[in-house]
Amino acid sequence: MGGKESREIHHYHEDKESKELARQTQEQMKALRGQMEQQQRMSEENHRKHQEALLKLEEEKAAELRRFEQEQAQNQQRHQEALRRVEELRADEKAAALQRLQQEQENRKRDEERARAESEKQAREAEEHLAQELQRERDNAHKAKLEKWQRLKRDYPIPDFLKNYVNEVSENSAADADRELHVNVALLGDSGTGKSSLIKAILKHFGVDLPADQMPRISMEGDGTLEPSRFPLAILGQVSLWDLPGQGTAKIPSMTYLCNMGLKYFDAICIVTDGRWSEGDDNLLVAIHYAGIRCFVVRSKVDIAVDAGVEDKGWSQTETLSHVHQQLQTQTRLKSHRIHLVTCRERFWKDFGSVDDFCKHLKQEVQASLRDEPVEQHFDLEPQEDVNMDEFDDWVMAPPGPVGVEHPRLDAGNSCLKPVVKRPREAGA
Ligand SMILES: Nc1nc2c(ncn2[C@@H]2O[C@H](COP(=O)(O)OP(=O)(O)OP(=O)(O)O)[C@@H](O)[C@H]2O)c(=O)[nH]1
Ligand SMILES: [Mg+2]
Repeated sequence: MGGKESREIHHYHEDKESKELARQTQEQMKALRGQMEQQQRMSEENHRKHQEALLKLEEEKAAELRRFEQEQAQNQQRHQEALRRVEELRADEKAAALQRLQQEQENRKRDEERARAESEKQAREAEEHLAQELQRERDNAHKAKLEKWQRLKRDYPIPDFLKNYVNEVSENSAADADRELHVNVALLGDSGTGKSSLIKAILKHFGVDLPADQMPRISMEGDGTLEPSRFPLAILGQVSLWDLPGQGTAKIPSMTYLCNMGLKYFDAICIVTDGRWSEGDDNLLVAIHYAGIRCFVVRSKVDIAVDAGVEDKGWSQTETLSHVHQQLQTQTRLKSHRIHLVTCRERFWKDFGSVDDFCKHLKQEVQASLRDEPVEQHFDLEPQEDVNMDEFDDWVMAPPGPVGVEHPRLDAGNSCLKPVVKRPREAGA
């Protein structure tokens, strides 16, 4: 055995060892690879498991979310349902309340209609009753008026000049109420006091323009008005101004004046005095008052009074006019506004005596007469209570007896408030 063989043996052993080592290394490598693959597999397995777990979790989450959403949807649905039910309930309640309200309203309306119908019925009945009462009252009043009228006509014939102008009371009350009324205003007073002149001024005031020959006749030296003359004064309808002849002349004696002039048939009377308040004036005033006729007094010719005041007393115009007014008020006892101081001389009107106020008063009296208003108390003092008005009225207005037979007179003096009570009228008188 040489070195070559030992080297060979040595190589052989080395080779065997290295082969063994390589085999071992390979085995180790293989085992390592197996381990690594194992680990890789395990890691993959873990990863897969993890992924699966994640997926499962995701799915569970998604399922949970779905469930949650489902629940929410259900809840919402339930909520909506509950709301709907509440709404329905409310709507039902509302409908029921509305129905109740409507029912109540209908009931109330029905009750109101019933009450209204009832009250209308009652009002109708009351109206009918009132109308019947009024008609009855009207009929009674008309009956009384007719009787009074017939008695008046029987006892005091209407003077011829007045016949077409007095308000005849007709038998039929409706026709009577419908007819156009006449209003007659008379101007009375002593002869020459200025009645015709005053009428002329009144006509002018109201714009009535007549031809000269149809104007009131102004008297000159005693040739005054002898016949009653009528002057239509269209201020409100059928108004007539009557220019009556003055009393106290031989042709027109005071005693028969009242009756002849048909005093009772006038609606308003104006007594014209030119300063001397005569017994005739006083008689007229009392008679007019007790006949219940509207009346005023005109003091005419105040221009002469003013002149006399200056000349005789040294009074101013105002002093004289005030004195004249006061004097006449004392004499007549009339309320102040029923006395008018006028002059027919137009040139004085800018200072005093214009007929304007009198015309205004006249118009008011005409209106009051057309409205059938009661005649107001004319005097400042009440008449005596123990005076029997009917009797007084009777004798003041009685037709005069034959000449020489005592005619009923008023009390002596100028008092228009103290009529003497008449002795009873003889039968048939
Ligand atoms: N100064 C003055 N004179 C007047 C006034 N009014 C009338 N007169 C005059 O008095 C006179 C009589 O006037 P009338 O109007 O005719 O009197 P009367 O009352 O109608 O007379 P009889 O119809 O006769 O009753 C006439 O001369 C008029 O000029 C007046 O205001 N002043
Ligand atoms: Mg005259």
